[in-house]
Formats: sequence, C-alpha cells, structure tokens
Amino acid sequence: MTTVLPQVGDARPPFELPALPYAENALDPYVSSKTLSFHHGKHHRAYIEATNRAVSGTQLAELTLEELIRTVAQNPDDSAIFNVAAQAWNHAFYWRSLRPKGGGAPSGEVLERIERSFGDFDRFKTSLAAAAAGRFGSGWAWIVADGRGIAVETTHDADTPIARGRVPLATIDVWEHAYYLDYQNRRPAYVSAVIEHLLDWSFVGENLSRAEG
Ligand code: MN3
Repeated sequence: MTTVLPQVGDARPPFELPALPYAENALDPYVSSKTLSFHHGKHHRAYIEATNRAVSGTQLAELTLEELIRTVAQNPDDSAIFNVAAQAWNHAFYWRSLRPKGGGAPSGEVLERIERSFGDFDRFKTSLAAAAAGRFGSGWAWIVADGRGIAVETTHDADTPIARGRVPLATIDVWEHAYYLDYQNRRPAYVSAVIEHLLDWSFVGENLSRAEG
C-alpha cells in the first residue's frame, strides 16, 4: 500500500513531531498563533510521545506509522495505541490541509470530481460545513476520494479513514482544542473560516494524484 502522507506516514519509531509547514502566526486571524502553539506544541507532541512509549520495546516498533495504525486498528485490545498513533497522524495531515491564503475554489480534476458527486462546489461546501459542525463530540471531518468522485465523512475521536484503506484528501479537526481559544463554542464559525480561508486545495490535488498514481 502506498504511503498516504510521505515523511510522516512512512517514518519509523521513535517518531518525531513534524514541523508546522508555516509560521505559528501564519493562519491568523482564522486560527491564532496561541491556538497553533498549544495544538501543535502540546497536543500533537503529546500524541507523538505517547505513541513512542506505547511501541517501545515491542514488535510494533518495527512498523511505520501508517502500518502501525492499520495493524492496531484490527484489534480492539490495541485501542489505546490506535488512539495515540492515529492522532499523531491525523494532526500531521491536518497541518498540511491548511495554508495561509487558502480557501477559494479548486479547479481541474478536483473540481470535476466535486461536481460529479455534489452537483456544484457550493453544495459541496454546504455538505462539508454541515458534517464538520454536526459531528457530535470530538472528531474529524474529512474530504476523501470515493470512486471517481469525492465524499465527505466524519470520524469520532481519533478514528481515521486510513484505518479502513480510505484515501483522505484533507481534514478539519473539530475537537474543541482546535477552536475553543479563538471561537469558544462557535464551532460553525471556525469551520466556515477554515473552508473559506485556509483549506489547501493544492494539497487535495496532490493527494488525489498520489492515490491515482
Ligand atoms: Mn487536535
């Protein structure tokens, strides 16, 4: 199986916290530097460190991060390891799903797929916003490849589409820690800001090309 997120997914333990792909204040005002500092420097780091502790000295330490996630996803007894490993991966994928001056509309193959599945881009955006805002409790909203089209799905807590062999194209973290400092309880305002101003459509296109490659 090809690596979904190169450099992160194919890394082996001890895993390292991937650097943010932009400055900590680059997503202001939509995601503040204070949020990014805690989210990346504390939350994401804690998931990486917990994953390293969990696999240290076991046969699981021989697996890449994506192999580890798919392996422990098969066994309910490994749910504690799954949760931290999946969160280590999900956050790396989330940083890459955003960029300063992102948002706008995609073109080419990505837009064609969206139109095939949703009719038009506005209906897609409405579906993504509703899914992300409506996910009960903690979790993630995902744009995923779906046959010749594109689908929107959500996962609960740490769950990730790569555990089921799905191909994610971008994600929005909807855990409260992703937006509470900036938006308090207004998750829909955070989701809307991400979609309109931060989503990196070139990353979506890269993931689609890799999936088809
Ligand atoms: Mn998070």
